Amino acid sequence: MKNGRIIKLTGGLYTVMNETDQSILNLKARGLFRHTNESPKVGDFVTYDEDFIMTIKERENSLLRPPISNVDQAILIQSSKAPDFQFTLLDQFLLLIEHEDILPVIVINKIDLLTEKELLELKQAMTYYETFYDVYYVSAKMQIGIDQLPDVFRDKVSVFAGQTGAGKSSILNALDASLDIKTNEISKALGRGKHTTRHTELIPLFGGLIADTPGFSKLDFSHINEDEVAHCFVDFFALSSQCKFRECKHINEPKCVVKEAVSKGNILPARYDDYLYIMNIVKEHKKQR
Ligand SMILES: Nc1nc2c(ncn2[C@@H]2O[C@H](COP(=O)(O)OP(=O)(O)OP(=O)(O)O)[C@@H](O)[C@H]2O)c(=O)[nH]1
Ligand SMILES: [Mg+2]
Ligand SMILES: [Zn+2]
Repeated sequence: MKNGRIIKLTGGLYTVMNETDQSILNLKARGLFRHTNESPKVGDFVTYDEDFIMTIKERENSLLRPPISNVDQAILIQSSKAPDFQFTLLDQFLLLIEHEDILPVIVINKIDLLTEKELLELKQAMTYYETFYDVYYVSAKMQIGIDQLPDVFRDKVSVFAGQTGAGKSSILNALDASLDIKTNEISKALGRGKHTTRHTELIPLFGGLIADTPGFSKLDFSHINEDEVAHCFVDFFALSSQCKFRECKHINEPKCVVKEAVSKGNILPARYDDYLYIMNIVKEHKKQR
């Protein structure tokens, strides 16, 4: 039996890279695996023989969407324009990543489409997030700020996540032109669907691996409960030990430090609105169960 890592999944075939000699094999999986009750996914460490993936080693972490496991960090890529920057989407992504105990890094792309004034305003609005996350401003098209990224990715396993069209594949191309990954316009010309990148693939770069992933337009919170939402808003969680109630959800409870911080302007009101919005979605899910 050999040891390796799944680096790609296309059309039911897994591409496995051998742990010792980096040789590549395309293999099938033996149905569902008892251990995880799931099929293997990109990022999994596996044992395999000539034809099949035999076992999946225990995962350190695992994301539902994009489907990947064992990553060190998730790079949330959002465009500043086309599609427009959305704080709500940012808060939703951050929650999903935090829920899996993965470190989020924020990359804002397409800054070439903003006027100087608009860029300044966006940076201003983002200063709140910069107190607890790293934020980078780039333009894949104009090669602005791209030179900061290799140090972010060095020796780490990173997954790119973000809305379709945000420029995930374009940033990879900007980092290494030889990758020549397909981006939006080309596939439009071919008349293919909305999402340009069709599969998740780990690409060796800067001593680590980076996963390009298909973008998605709808986020899923069905696996998350209300307590988890409260814990995964890290800025709220940091304050929550001072709330009167131990399991305070920061909604209707009296003497809630989070609500106080919102009214004092120490927490962004819009972020609190996003929190309430997600809490509502999660509550509705619970009712339907
Ligand atoms: N103006 C401008 N356009 C960009 C920039 N980066 C990417 N684009 C354009 O945005 C479109 C989408 O880019 P992609 O890299 O395909 O986006 P993606 O996030 O990989 O999309 P999916 O694979 O569908 O998830 C393309 O037409 C790119 O040329 C940028 O920095 N500035
Ligand atoms: Mg893409
Ligand atoms: Zn509270």
